[in-house]
Amino acid sequence: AIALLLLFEIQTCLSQLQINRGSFPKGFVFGTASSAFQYEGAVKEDGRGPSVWDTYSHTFGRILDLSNADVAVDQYHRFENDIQLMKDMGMDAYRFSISWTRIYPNGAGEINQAGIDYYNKLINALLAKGIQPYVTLYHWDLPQALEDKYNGWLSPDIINDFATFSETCFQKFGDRVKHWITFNEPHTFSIQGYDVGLQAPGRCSILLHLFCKAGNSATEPYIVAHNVLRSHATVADIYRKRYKNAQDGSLGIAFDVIWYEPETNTKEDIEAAQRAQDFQLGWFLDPLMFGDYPSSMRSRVGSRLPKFSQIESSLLKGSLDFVGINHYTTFYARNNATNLVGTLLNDAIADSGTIILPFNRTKAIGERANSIWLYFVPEGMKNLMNYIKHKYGNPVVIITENGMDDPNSPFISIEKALKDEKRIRYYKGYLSSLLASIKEDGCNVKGYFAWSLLDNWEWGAGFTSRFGLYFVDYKDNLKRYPKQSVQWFKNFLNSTE
Ligand code: PSG
Repeated sequence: AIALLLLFEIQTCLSQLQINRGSFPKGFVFGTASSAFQYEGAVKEDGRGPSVWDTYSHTFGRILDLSNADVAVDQYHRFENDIQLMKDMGMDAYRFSISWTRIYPNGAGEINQAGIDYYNKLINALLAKGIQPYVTLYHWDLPQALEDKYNGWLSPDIINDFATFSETCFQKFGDRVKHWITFNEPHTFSIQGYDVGLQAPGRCSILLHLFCKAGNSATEPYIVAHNVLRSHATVADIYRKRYKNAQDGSLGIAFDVIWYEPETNTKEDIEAAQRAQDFQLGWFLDPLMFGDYPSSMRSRVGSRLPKFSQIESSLLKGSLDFVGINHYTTFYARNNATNLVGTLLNDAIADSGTIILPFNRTKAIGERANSIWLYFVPEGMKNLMNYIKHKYGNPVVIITENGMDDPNSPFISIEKALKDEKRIRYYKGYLSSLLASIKEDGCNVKGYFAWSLLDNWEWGAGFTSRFGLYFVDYKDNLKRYPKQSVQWFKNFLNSTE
């Protein structure tokens, strides 16, 4: 009897270390995330028009493995099967994006009914399995026609076209979609697309236009971000005035946020970490919460930073029901005293006066994944949640992406690739840290989405990176196989004690 009692004691002890769905507040939402261009394929089917990412990925030398996303993981034809995979794990929700050019092949003008039909089928299939759709309106696939017509996000003309596209989505899908995300990671596409030119539309001026034919790395990122913010505010206003109440839904936006740890305890590095955050999250969230850019940006960027009118500023303020956070990693921040490289490149990245790196002078900040920017620092999640709580008044937060990638090694067996203990370790760590921020610190987090359900097409890295819970066999008809992390999530989601 004593032995049994002891066993029981040990088990309860262990179960307290083991977090699961039951450790999170009631109603907390778990899901997986994806985007249209990385998943759908079928780029020429049913009237879809080309996006800037079709153009960019078909430009020789832009994608690491010279691949494109013409087929991707073919979710366009396999969504019913993929939804079953989510269901098998016990997921509550699915975050996906709508391809603008399936709805408006030329960005504006005539609606393409086949595109509406596809998303209706997808949404209905999700709901039939009890999975809630969380829909991103813009996950980087700008209609090529609008890039050609007026340079896309560089022109204020985009505001009207994006608003029309968004309103069409509210009209057609808003009876069933209760969570909208206007933009995915405007910081990423402003910098990657217009400062360093490593993403569509591939504009930059650094290194004497060696890599990009056109662009201005010192001004364009700020213009793009400005038009994105004005577009968001316009769409949020339309949603609130005409749809929100009748459809009983909510609207937010998703930001890429690295947590920055000062490299040393000096005043210089502590201030540098704050500036780095101003130039990343603050660039977008300050205007949405307070009506203007952070003062550190105003003083450092000067006349290159566009201004909001009074009307714009009040339209921006409070124009979101939740803050979506894509969080993967933590970097060190160091004050950039000399700024030699910045002076040489003359670009937006240099403006923050910081050097941000995943290692200091002696060591890496954590265990590395496949992507060169992705290191495991689970405490970063808790730190970031607390930062948002204090700086922005504890808004509702949804973790819209979190995850890690393995390399696509052509020589290892599928069997071996399915043994992803490293991914399980990552998710355990980050979910525990998130839980602590909720339980110990009262951070207002309502949902969590893992990136990603399946291995998929990873932008500039093509198929070299595998972020999936399910393995996709690119050599055999894109078959899906559960990695061990699928079983881990199954256990996590199906136990409450
Ligand atoms: C997000 C965060 C960083 C770099 C890239 C992204 N970071 O911290 O340096 S992109 C983001 C995107 C999704 C990608 C996924 C993985 O929204 O489409 O596939 O993360 O890179």
